[in-house]
Amino acid sequence: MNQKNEDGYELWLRYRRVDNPDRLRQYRQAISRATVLGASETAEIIRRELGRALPALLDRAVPLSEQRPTGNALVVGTAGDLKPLGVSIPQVQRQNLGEEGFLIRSHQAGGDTWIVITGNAETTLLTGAFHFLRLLQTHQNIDNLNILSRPRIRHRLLAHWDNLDGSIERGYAGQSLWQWAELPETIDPRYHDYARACASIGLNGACLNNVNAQAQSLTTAYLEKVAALTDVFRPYGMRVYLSPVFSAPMQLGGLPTADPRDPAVTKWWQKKVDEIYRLIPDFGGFQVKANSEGQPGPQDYGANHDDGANMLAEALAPHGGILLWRAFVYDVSVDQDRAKCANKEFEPLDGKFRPNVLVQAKNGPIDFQPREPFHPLFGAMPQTPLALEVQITQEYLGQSIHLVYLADMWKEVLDADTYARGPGSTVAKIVDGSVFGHNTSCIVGVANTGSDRNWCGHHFSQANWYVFGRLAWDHQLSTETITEEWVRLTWSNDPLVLQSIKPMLHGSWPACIDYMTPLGLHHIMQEGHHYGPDPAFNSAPRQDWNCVYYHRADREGIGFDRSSSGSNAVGQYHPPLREQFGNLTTCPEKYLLWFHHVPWTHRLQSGRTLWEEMQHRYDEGVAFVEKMVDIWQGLQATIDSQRHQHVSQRLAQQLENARKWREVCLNYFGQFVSGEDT
Ligand code: BDP
Repeated sequence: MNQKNEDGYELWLRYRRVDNPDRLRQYRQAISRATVLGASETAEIIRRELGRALPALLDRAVPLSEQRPTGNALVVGTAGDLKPLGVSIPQVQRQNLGEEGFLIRSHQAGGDTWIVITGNAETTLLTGAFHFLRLLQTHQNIDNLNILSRPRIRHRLLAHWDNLDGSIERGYAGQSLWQWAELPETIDPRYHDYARACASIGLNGACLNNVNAQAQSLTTAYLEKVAALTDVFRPYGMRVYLSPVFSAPMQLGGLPTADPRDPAVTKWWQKKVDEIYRLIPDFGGFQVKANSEGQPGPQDYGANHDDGANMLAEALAPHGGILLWRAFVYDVSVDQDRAKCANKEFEPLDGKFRPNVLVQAKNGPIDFQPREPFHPLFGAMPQTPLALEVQITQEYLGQSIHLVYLADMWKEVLDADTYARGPGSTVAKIVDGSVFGHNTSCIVGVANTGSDRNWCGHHFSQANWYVFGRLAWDHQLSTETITEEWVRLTWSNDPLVLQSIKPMLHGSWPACIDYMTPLGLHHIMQEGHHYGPDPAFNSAPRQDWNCVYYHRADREGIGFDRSSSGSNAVGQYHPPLREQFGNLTTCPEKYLLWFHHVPWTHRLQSGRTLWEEMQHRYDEGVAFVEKMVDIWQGLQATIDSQRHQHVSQRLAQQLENARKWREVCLNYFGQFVSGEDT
């Protein structure tokens, strides 16, 4: 059967008639009408969402009101609003819900059954309503519901690397969504759709501008534009953050310095922050890139990261704002091994930051590579809350051309045990604050959204936005659960579609590692755009921007010796990891060339030599892309042709690229390998 064409704009919020007859019957019986209590903008948004979703899913009219319903019904309201209707939420449960949790519960109202969605604030009702709709969209049983869900991480942000001229640094889905020239007067309806999509997966914040920031974003004219966007986002529970440039007091304030210890500088920031909060009373805070890749920062004045961070944090604190200070720094004078720089700079500062500062580290110690071991800063600063930054936009993973699903990558990082306080001190538990007892927490995903009609360039890149939100809400969800949801929501509940797409998704990241950078290789992509392979590259202005710096291939072998006899980056991990990573025979093979310079003749677990294994991995990576092409072909009759063709074209390009990676890398590395080595 040919499906109606779709352009992907609806994302996972596609409301189609439930095509499972038993479920449809159940849903129709359970929801004869719906009541949304409350008069706020958020209540109005919930009404709109239910008004759009329920008739479409149930394929019949579902009357909506603000009154006590008769018959089986869906009832949405805060605990306070529900009371007059005879629904009481026990105090302990209300406490358990916290500020952001929601409860979905079946409730006997005389002879009728209501499904009640409640929480302590109206924006949580919206999250709950989206959760409930997801149950219907994915054909779940809704008898005897009792779901209490609350986020494990407090601040769940998308970071947009959007420039004020509409371009996006590392954006692969068109221009920025923010129409700065038209704001604040003109509100693009897409802003609502953006906030709605974020709210549906539990995100609660967006940093609007690039970390490589321009001072102009802090001018009054721009702040008014930001305020207009915030007004749109607020009822969806989304707060707004900005990336300020550290030199703003000079550029905007005309001061001779941006030294954080200078009282005039401190005062300038205080006044600026006060101005921001006058315009945006619920402003989230700042995300700062300082003394990194040419960005100005406190070290320009002989001050340090804590001086800079604390000065800004003090300005934000009275208003309840947070300060995200990025640890993405790699000054060569700090260490010759780039992987070690962040820890060397930040560990000594532990305990020196104000309470509203979070130090933000990328998932790995280098830079969003296809695979990295977790960043050793997690577990190294017990007195400082650490925010985790991952990259949703696939800068180094085929951008919006390659189908690469990042759920398992992020899960691997979140589940990685740092051993900081003994076994079980996972990155996730450090980030959510539970290991060291911090009461603030944050996760940041560099956004992959843009002005393309399908938001993310590739229909499958939408999955990465989706899974980021779901894991940010609950890092203990299994990726299989989230994958299943996304496929059902975005494509179909048809078992053939599910059985076909799920293995494509879960196999895509390991395949990408294999055809790009197997066995712990990293940073061997083309300079500048970071798209194709270029392992021979050796002419960058800095050693650590060269590919040869990272793979170190020679006649003996390949890989970066970070063991105790090399750069000793392994020493930044807690025992037993430092011993495990540091020893060639116990180092997990996925990190082998990350931590060791390994002879070509070294035998791996497979029995193959290193060189044979490399060839094997590149072949496997390519073979998986061939398999994805076939699987996708098999779905031609089941998926609408517009989306099917779009994905087919991208898969064909991905296959060509994967073959190119294999050819270039094996040709290049092969020249170091002599006949006897193989
Ligand atoms: C690198 C990107 C660069 C970013 C930088 C960062 O290539 O565009 O500015 O990360 O995170 O991966 O600051």
